[in-house]
Amino acid sequence: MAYGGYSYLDFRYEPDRENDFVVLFWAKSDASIEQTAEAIAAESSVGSWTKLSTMNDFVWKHYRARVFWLHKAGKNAGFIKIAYPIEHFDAKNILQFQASVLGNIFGLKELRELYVCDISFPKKYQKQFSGPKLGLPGMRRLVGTERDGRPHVGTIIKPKVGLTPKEWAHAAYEAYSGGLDLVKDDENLVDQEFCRWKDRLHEVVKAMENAGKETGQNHLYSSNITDRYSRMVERVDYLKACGLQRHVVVMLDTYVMGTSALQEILELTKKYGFATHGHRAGFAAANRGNFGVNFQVYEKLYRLLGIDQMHIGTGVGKMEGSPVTIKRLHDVAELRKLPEKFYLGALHMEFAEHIKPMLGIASGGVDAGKVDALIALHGLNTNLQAGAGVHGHPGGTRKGAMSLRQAVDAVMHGIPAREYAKTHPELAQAIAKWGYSNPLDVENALEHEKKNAKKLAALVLKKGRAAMDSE
Ligand code: CAP
Ligand code: MG
Repeated sequence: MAYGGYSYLDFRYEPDRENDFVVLFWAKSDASIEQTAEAIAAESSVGSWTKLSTMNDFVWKHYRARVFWLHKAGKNAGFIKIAYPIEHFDAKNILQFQASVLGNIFGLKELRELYVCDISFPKKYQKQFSGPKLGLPGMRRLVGTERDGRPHVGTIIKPKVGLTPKEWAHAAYEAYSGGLDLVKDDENLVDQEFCRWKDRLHEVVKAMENAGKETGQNHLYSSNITDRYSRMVERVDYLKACGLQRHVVVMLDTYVMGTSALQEILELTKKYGFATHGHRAGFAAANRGNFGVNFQVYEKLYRLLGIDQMHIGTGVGKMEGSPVTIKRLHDVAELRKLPEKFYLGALHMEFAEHIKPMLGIASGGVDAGKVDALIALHGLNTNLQAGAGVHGHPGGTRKGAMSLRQAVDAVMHGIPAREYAKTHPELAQAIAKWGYSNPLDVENALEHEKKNAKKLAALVLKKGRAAMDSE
């Protein structure tokens, strides 16, 4: 078996965790899975479709990819693990990495499916990154929850776009006064005519100062600066000139802005001492179909680059992702050692010691009645966010905010939300309108995963990617 005259299969090879990148692929093709593995390894490393007069032993030995594991699952389909030596990559250039491993291979015409399940980044590669400057502990310091360790609660002002700065800031004030820590822009609101970025910023700062006098706490505003690079720099400079480090979190649509701009902006926010909020709008365009990249790959890069708090889905709300899948994303945000979980397409990886955890954000279709279930999945280290689940409350924004905060307070008192609702009418109204999600369903799903890990892995190996617990 060979591709372009060379064979990349090396089943005796054992990857070196300090120096090798390991990538887990799922592929389905018109060719045999062995042939497909050869093609992927060649096209993503040193080879091409035919033998090269310029190939030499040194290149072959030091820079080629190695297919060290392959498992057939169905006709012309299967899982493939490929190791890439660190020397293959431009050590300080993520884009070169993306162009190699997440690049041309997706266009090979014999492929019917190609999905990058996970990538394990070696320790040596991680040395170039400084990770989050604040991360989970820093976000807790900003909000003042280091001691009690309660979940943070926030809202996205809705409607997504269209409100004037004053209308927007009024909703923010209601949300803060109702007990929320954070208010944020939606992913598609930046600097439109009807709500200029600076005008909104100053109105919200006033609103949060006024609310702070009532609540006695430090509130936060995640301000969406996503734009072409030069405009983002102008905005970060402006925030610095205003000295808003304790109140404004720099929000970035991480996926659509691209890795390069993200890396540069994070350098700046770290230098100036701003926390950052990562929104992943758009990632699903390359995550849900037959060709794609699992979000955990980007999430790992975002953590290495230094996002402080990051959207990771809910497991129980309106966006895709089963509880088990989202729990893995929570682990990627928070843990240092990530266990291999084959049934989720997840590889073993260790973050370097200096890379702090991020705070995971559970957002998308959230309301107070889902808080118990969300905590069962995400634990207390989470930022729970509800947009429509606050502004769609029958009593309006303030009461919606109160309902969400009450649900979190109930958790901290160890009282189920439905019980707490008996003495908290705002929470009761939210549950009456949207229902109650039973945390037992989440607990059972997580328990099932723990108890049946081997069986689940065997099932995925037999049936392929379609058997993965994903939606
Ligand atoms: C949530 C949200 C967030 C999603 C993104 C929205 O609003 O503002 O952008 O959470 O998804 O626009 O849908 P609601 P994810 O609370 O009104 O649903 O966190 O999965 O990336
Ligand atoms: Mg949104």
